[in-house]
Amino acid sequence: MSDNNRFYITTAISYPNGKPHIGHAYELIATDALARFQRCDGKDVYFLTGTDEHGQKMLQTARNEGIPVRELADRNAAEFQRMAQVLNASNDDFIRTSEERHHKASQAIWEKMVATGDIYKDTYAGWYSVRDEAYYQESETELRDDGVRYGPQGSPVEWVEEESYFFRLSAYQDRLLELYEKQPDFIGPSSRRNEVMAFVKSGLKDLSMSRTTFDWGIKVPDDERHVMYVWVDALTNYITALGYPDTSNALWKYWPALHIIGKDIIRFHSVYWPAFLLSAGVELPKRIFAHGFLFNRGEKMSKSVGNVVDPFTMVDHYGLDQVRYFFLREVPFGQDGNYSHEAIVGRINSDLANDLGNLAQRSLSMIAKNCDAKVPQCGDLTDADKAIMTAADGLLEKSRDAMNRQAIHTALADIFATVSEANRYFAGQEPWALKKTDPARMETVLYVTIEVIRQVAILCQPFMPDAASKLLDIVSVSEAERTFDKLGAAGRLRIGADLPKPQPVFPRYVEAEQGE
Ligand code: ME8
Repeated sequence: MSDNNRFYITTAISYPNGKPHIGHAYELIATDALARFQRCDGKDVYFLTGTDEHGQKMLQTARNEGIPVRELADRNAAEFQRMAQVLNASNDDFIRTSEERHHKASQAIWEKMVATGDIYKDTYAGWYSVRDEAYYQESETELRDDGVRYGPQGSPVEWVEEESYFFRLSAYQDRLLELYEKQPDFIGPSSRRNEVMAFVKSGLKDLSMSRTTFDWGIKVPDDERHVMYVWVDALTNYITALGYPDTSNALWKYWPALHIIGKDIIRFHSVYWPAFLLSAGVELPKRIFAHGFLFNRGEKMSKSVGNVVDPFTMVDHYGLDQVRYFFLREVPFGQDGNYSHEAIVGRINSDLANDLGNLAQRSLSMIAKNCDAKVPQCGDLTDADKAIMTAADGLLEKSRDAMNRQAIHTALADIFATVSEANRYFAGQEPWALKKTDPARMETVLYVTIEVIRQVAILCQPFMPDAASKLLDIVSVSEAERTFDKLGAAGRLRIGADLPKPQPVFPRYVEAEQGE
């Protein structure tokens, strides 16, 4: 398989210092949709997610709970793995940074950076945020009226002074700027690219790379008093999973990656990570795309703030594909987004139950009754038939273009615009009236309608895998005919093929009675 047919995609790895929250679920769902899309489109995909288990934040939480940190990591990593299953994520691997393979990879990349001459020992004195696991310049912090100093993301910072290994980040300033200039799509969306470029232009200081005041981390080679700064180890997960440092192993072919992350960690991914890789002589990632933050009716949620919405409860309540669809369609990927009960119910009932679900149910029920439960005959196409077929046939190109830019919401908007158009077509053609006046024409209208549904369902697979699969079952599309190369004329429904009894795919959300 040629190189450009491979597609490696990763989520950030989450801190298992608490249970997964909806922000984690959102990132995994979106990355899963991007991965599934490429698979359906014939790419050789590798998709990685996992947990980031070291560092002071984990240690502090474990102390607060009075349990060993490994127990905290094990317990919550299991919850993140369960979330991946519950969300129907199609990840090929789940990495935990406490694994042996990862210790080896992190020590190997460290040794490469040492060999390049980019790591030296000195003393660090400066501000550190445990919540962000980040060092900040004093100019980035602010002393507030409560007497506490805060970092740029609003988390408290503490003064740290200790012996530390440093990375010569300052030496990479020009090379990084050149990278952003030469490869304008290295960072997306462009607002984030501007932010990163401004940060790098303002001057890079060398980065503290190790800690001596705790030991929950990966040991620095040849100096066991030090553990690596958690971000050095965290970022390396992306290559550990492909077998680094053994670049001759079978998975290494997937590198470089598309990294999907949240906007709060763009600096680590687009400044530190490429600098480490340049130093270690590893090819740079293809692209880093930062999504926005989710707000519950406008309010920020996070574990540290203690305002968490449980993704398991949400999926139980609304249904998995309903939740996946809502977030992917509602929130422009790359921007912040809001969610609320009303907004979720609105999408479920209007887009899924009314538009797509009803169209499938109405057309297929008519076929079951009037066409002997077989794919109807298709006569000469009128302009109206051709218009809706052309719209459906054009969806692959549009959604491929959108998904290649991580514009997930745009792909779904295009697909569902065609669903709306198909509803107008169906209503306008009045097949129920044609039944008496022109049954052959009725069959053509029904054929065209379910052919559009076939294509919509194939394209919906990355976003709503189970629901799309049910839709494909009821239009009798076999497993082998569900890939994108069967879109358009290549996979048209076969006239006369048996259709199963239509089952409703998208139930309406009905509010529970008060007090229930
Ligand atoms: O940052 N809305 O872990 P994490 C959307 N371990 N996304 C959110 C979010 C929200 N409310 N809250 C968090 C870490 N995220 C590091 C990453 S990668 C080598 C190491 C996103 O558990 C966040 O932006 O704090 C990040 O991409 C992911 O969830 C994990 O966050």
